[in-house]
Amino acid sequence: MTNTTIAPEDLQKSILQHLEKSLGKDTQNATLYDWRTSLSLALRDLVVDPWFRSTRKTYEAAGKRVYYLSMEFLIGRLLEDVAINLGAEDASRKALADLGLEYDKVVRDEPDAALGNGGLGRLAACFLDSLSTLGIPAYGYGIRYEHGLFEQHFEDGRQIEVAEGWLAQRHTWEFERPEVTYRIGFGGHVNGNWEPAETVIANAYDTPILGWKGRWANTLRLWSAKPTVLFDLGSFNRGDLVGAVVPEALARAISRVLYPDDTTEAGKELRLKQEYFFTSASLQDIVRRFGSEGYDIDTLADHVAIQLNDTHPAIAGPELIRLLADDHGVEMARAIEIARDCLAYTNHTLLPEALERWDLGLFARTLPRHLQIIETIEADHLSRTGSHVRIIEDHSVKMGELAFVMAHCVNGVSALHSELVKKTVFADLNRDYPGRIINQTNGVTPRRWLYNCNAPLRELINRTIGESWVDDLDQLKKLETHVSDAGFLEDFMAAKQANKKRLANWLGEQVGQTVDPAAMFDIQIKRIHEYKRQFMNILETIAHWNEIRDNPNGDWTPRLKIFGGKAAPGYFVAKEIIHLINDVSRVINTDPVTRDRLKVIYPPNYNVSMAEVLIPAADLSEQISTAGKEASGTGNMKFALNGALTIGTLDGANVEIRERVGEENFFLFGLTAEEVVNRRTQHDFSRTAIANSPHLARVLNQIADGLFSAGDPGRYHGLVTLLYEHDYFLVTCDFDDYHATQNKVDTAFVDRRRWSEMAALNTARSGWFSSDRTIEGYAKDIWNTPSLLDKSGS
Ligand code: F58
Repeated sequence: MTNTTIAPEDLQKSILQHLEKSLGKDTQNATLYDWRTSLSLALRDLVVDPWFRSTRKTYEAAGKRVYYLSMEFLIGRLLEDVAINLGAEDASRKALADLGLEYDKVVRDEPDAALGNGGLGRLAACFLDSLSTLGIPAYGYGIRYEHGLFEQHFEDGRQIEVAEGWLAQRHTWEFERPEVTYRIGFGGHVNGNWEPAETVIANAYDTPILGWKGRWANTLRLWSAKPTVLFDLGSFNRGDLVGAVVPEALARAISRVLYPDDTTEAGKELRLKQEYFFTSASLQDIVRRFGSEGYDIDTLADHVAIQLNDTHPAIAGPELIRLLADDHGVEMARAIEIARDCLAYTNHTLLPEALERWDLGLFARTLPRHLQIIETIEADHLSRTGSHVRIIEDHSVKMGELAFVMAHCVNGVSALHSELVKKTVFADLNRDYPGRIINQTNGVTPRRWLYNCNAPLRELINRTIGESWVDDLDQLKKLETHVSDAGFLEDFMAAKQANKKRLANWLGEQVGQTVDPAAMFDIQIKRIHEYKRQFMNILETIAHWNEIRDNPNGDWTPRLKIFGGKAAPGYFVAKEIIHLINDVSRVINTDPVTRDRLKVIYPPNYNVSMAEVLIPAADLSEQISTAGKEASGTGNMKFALNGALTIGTLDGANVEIRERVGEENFFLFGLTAEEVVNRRTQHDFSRTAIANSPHLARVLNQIADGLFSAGDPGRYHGLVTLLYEHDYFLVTCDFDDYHATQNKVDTAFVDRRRWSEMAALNTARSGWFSSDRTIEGYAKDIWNTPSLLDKSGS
């Protein structure tokens, strides 16, 4: 069985039926929302069949399921995704066109499901797509946040956060499961049994996740928090109207909002409760499903592979042990063994401030039984290994150590990162458990990040090598032989140009800016963070602006610099950087001397859907983090796949991208991870670097003099001082090399033939960065879960 092909007439019939019967509207009164919802429901009907079929096959196979536990799933829109996987894109276009509607407009009406902060959450979404495409039985488990990642607005160039409301409209793709509920306890005492002081209900909502060609569908099960008692009628009748709703509000608070903090310690108690809430509900569900199949609890690990997406679900270790020992009577030592055989843990960061630790007092108050179990886990670990690494230390519970000890496998997300995990954060545990740490380099789904977002390039590739690359991305290699063909290169650049025009139009609509599609589109999109060094990018932009002004008749390559990204609301320095970029953009964009050669645009509220418009249009991808700090990056892969060249450091997966696309097709600069560590030990390294760089010194003086903050000259003294005194991320040390490399990029861009070869080779050689390859790696090295698709692909 391949594509669920549907005739446009049949689809149209179904759309009209849903409009009338599911939405209670007629064609005269239907809004864009009504049409979009009707189309979604019509397509959703077609997903149910493969979904049921996959579930039946999974039960029949009696094999192992993967459970991907993640606090975040940064999905974006689903409508287009479902349409292409069903092979129903053309039918949808036609069905709508005959109703006088434009498919692209309908698709764009869908709000992004932004249940994540950045790379970690987006990776989870790509993994769901690949698990379904590969036909590996799997569930994604997470939280159904009422409010996803905040909306970013700019007011006078400053970031303002506004609550996001994707669930204000009906979420068409999900099925509520009122019968699937679990009780989640908090606090209380342990007197033999754990008696929680407080209980909330976790209620399941299922979204089918369809794979390529509709061959397989898995489930994303998200938990919503509900009160045990819906309404306190007693208080209400006594006239206490507010008191009557307090218990409900407290319970619902648990799934109310995604934590936007991807830097330091997030909000304390609520975050801990969120983590336990979704982990416990998921594990109860897993154990219940396992039990329903009639297996002996001792064989749990033969049927269950649980992947922890970072430490946020690390409470899974003690929780699974609790369920096995306290509820199923498994002996404690055996329960630890079984849990470990089920669990594996992915680390996504080396930044010490992002490693989760819970205050012991808070932990004991919230999860007293789990604290006892963690003490047992720790004692077991210490006695077996003779290790000196403790899980409970300095009055806190260390979730990284807990996840590590309770996992049979720990992985990093790029080759460099995995080596650094072994040498730094988990050096001692790596000695205690040799071989436990492995690497699984990240990947991205080619369905969303090429097929869907880049129609011009998709069509060219299909014409050139056929369509088999969509679920076998290595096939892109076949493009290499065409790179010597001038006609192919022209077509390749024409596709890029079409995407640039689309972006130019989009920018016109969204931010009211006119841009020249012939200019080099230079893009940095990602969370705003000191280590990602948007700061260095904007400083270099100013240096470039100075150069043009110094020599206005020079032969400058026109550039459009685009920034996109949000800062954690409490991350002061990141917000200052946003303000600076916006201030600089205002000054540069209104400078008549440079206006035709340099523009800086920062569209607000970067999200998955915006990335889908930006990435295909990029000429240059900025991957400029301080070496050793970016675990992998996945945006870097999306850009290369779409034929952008990278300017980047030897960090994260940049290293592997450069190896694969060829060093001559990559603009490398900057200190290596090792050099970074050494440089920090040198006395006054940043002052020395600034003193040796006239370009940088000039830029810093301009900022400090208030050139970009007229009326408030002191605005950026803090930022500038930071570079002189605590340049932890070595912006000053890498600046000159970055600047020189940007000049090389300018020169290279002018040689259109050579540039087009380099760009096409980036696409042709990026096949390895498919998340299908990544998931195959996890399935083979960690989960031991075969595909249940027939060889014929059905
Ligand atoms: C990201 N981490 C890494 N964390 O920074 C990136 O290099 C990597 O490619 C990606 O994971 C996928 O492996 C990341 O996005 C978060 O957003 C966390 C959110 C919750 C608090 C801690 C950070």
